[in-house]
Amino acid sequence: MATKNLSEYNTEKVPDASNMIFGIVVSEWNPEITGAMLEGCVNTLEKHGALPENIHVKTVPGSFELIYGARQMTLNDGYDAVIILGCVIRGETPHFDYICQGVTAGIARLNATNNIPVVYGLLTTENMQQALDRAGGRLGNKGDECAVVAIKMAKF
Ligand code: DLZ
Repeated sequence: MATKNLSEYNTEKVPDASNMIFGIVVSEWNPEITGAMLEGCVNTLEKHGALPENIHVKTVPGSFELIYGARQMTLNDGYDAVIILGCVIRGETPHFDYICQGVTAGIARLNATNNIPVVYGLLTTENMQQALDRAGGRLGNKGDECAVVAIKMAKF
């Protein structure tokens, strides 16, 4: 597990986002985590100039549906970058591995085949505490990191 603070970055290296349009797809599973990630993501996009009306948020039932949601958004040429936000916590079922592998492969494929970057904001943790640590807790917020990556990739 990374110990880097996800909210720490060099602001001077982040381009101006005032002319950029972002799509965000958020999973409803573990909503206290994905809600905090979304809040961090939107705040950081706006901190770098993105206009609230240029940040479009859609929800999907679970992380596996993030692939479909991101795909639908990338079909819309209007986006400069799409961000997926989800959280999968390892349980007693094999779902964890299947879901994580599926989402990772799906998002990788979108990045390899489309013209719009899709930023991978999927927390994959052993337990709830590790997720809380990365959703505004002691290790920062994965949503902040995704916002910065999205701005940089939109500029790429
Ligand atoms: C089924 C499932 C399980 C067991 N765990 C999670 C999870 O921790 N995080 C998450 O985002 N989604 C989970 N899901 C739901 C799946 O992502 C998906 O929504 C369902 O399998 C239906 O396709």
